[in-house]
Formats: sequence, structure tokens, C-alpha cells
Amino acid sequence: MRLRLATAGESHGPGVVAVLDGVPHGLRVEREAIDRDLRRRQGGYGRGGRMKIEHDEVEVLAGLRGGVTLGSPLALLVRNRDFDNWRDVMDPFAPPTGERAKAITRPRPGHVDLAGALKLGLGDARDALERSSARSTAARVAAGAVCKALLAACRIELFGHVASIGDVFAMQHDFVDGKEADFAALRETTEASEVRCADPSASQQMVDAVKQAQRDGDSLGGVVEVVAWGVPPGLGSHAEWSERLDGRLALALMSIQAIKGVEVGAGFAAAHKRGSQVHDPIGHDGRRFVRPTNRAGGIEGGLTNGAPVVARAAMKPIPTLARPLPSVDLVSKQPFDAQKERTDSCAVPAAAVVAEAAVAFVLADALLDKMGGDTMREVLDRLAAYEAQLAAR
Ligand code: EPS
Repeated sequence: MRLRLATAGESHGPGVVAVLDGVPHGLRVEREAIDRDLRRRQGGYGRGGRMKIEHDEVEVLAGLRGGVTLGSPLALLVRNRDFDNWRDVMDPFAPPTGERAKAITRPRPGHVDLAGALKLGLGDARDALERSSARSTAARVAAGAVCKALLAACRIELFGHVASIGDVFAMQHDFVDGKEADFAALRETTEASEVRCADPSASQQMVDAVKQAQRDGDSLGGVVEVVAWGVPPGLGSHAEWSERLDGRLALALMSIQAIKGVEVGAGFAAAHKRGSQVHDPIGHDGRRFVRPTNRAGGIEGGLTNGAPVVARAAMKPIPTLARPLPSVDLVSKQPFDAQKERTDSCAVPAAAVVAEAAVAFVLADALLDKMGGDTMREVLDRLAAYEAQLAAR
């Protein structure tokens, strides 16, 4: 594996940071491309008050010169504007003060609060939840934007969209090889939707469902889908479990805050069907191998097969509730309602952008594994040679 991504940063601390190592020399990276993805992640109907405070923008601390990568680690910082309101709680040196320490003592079911307080031996969950917060996904999105630039240079494109929110489902699409023009159109529709959904009538129903949940003091989850096309066959590994591409996608997606399930292609539904209904027949159009269906989601045997890569992730509803569930005080053990905090009511549209970044990281990593090279010139030359070899078969 060529790429390494480390992230740091507390939700209400000075900022979140990504260190992305392994990007070859010579990749052009536009500041606006990173900032655009940061803005996309902040949007979506159902976000709470925090997003009115933050205006995420990247500061590049290392790895880039004149808009071109140096082949050294990239260090990307996104500052938290809200830190100004939390200095007396989150200052890196001054101890938190009294009332304003903002202790979380009545753990929210579904959040890290209880498990984190137990792990760290604390009667206040703040130290655990600050890092566990989905604020950290801003760092993953900034790094993902760099990965997307690398993929785009290799003519690989992708986008994340919302497949469902609550019990509202968008129309499903066949992401079959050869229909790439349709994907680009769906991406446009998605960008125009308040909930990042490619189906306009479902979009409106999703907004209504979130409004209703808000009125009820409740929250909603959903399913996001990422589709990538132009992906050459043979990325990943059939040889070792830890390098299989579906396994790597599962880790990248499952590790996003609040994700409880991941599928590739037909996923869980394939388990209830016969083999003849699930596997994608193989043809040849005189030029290359073709697949009329893509239930495999572009991955067979841990390797990309040349069809679009399709992966989905299921997000649970946000755990912080305006009408809280029963909980227990961490110190007194007395029953109380769980703590109320400012929160989002639905962050599924944001999760689609984060999932896109997660898939971009995995695909860029697998592409670099296959192609090798210190410079983008070497990567592109080796990709062209591989494509010529495939065309000659
Ligand atoms: C989050 C709680 C909310 C979200 C936050 C994730 O923050 P706050 O407690 O400051 O209102 O807004 O997400 C972000 C800040 C973000 O940038 O996505 C949580 O508890 O995980």
C-alpha cells in the first residue's frame, strides 16, 4: 500500500489536520478543488447550528509548491472557527475552567460517550467525544480531494450520492460499463439537490422526512452510494486478505463516523438470490471484455474488473437527540435523560461526500500499488503501457 493517511484534531479544538504521504511528485492540486469538497461536506439539509459557524477552507502546510506536489508528505489543516467559542474548554495548555468545562456526564446512547469514558476511566466523556466527532471527516475530505485529483489525472472519476434517508428511497441506477455519460448527468443532479440525491422527487420527500424528524426531536440515518468509473481492471489483490480491494473499501467506509454497514455491488441482497441471478455474464465486443450487468460492483476476487466500482454505506441516525433517551449519570449512576447538545438532525448528505473521499483514497492507493513510480509522469506512462497491453489482448 502506497498511500498513508493520518488525521488529528478535536471537534472544538484549534483545527483538524490530515497528513497524506505517498502522493507522487508532479500532481497539480487546485486549492479550489479541496475547498469545493470541504463546502460540499458542510452542506445538506439537516445540518445544525455548527455549520453556520464553520466555513471550512484548507491551509496547506507542507508537500505542495506552486500548486504541484513535491512527492513529500502533504499536511492539510482545516481550522475550527468554533474554537474561538471554546477556548476556555479546549485550550491546548490552560486547564478547562469550572462550569465552562462542558462536561458530558449523562452519556448519549449511540455516541462514544459511555464506551469512551469507560475506556479512559473518566466521569466526563468530553475527552473521548471531541476526537470521535465527525468533525474529523473534514480532514478525510481534504485528503480525498487530493486523491481525486490524482484519479482525475488518470481519467478515473467518482461521486457520492444519497440512496436513502429514513424510509425514503431514491430510484436505483445500473452503473454498467459504457453508460458513463449517464453517471456524469446523475452527478449534476446530485450536486443540485439539497440532500445530495440524484432523484428529484425522492429529494423533496427526504427533506420532508428530515423536517418531520426535527419536529419530533428525533434524527434520521440513511444509505450513501459511491460510484467510480474509468477504473482499470486488476487494482487490488486476489492474493492476500489485507490487500483485497473490497476489504480495503470496507475499512475506509466502515470507519466513517456513524456507518454501521457496507456493501459492494449487490451486497447483502446477493445472499438471497441464485448464482445465475447474481453473477455478471462475460462478453467480448471485438475490442474488449464487456459485462451487461454490474452486480459485482466492479470487484471480483478482490480485484477491480474494469466495470464501475459501486459501494454503499449505511449510516445510523445521529445519536444526539432533542428528545433524549434514558441514560445514567457516569458518577452517581442515577437515571437521567441523556445529555442534549447542539447537533445535526441528519448528516447523510455529508456522509456521501466523506464516502466519496474514502473511496478516492482506496482507489488512488490501489492505482499507485499497481503502477508504482515516484512521479506523475511515471504513473501516467505506466498506466498508458498497461492500457495498451489490455487493448492488445
Ligand atoms: C458532531 C456534533 C456536531 C456536528 C459535528 C459532529 O457538532 P457540535 O457538537 O459542535 O454542534 O456539527 O460535525 C461537525 C462539526 C462537522 O464539521 O461535520 C458529533 O457529535 O459527532
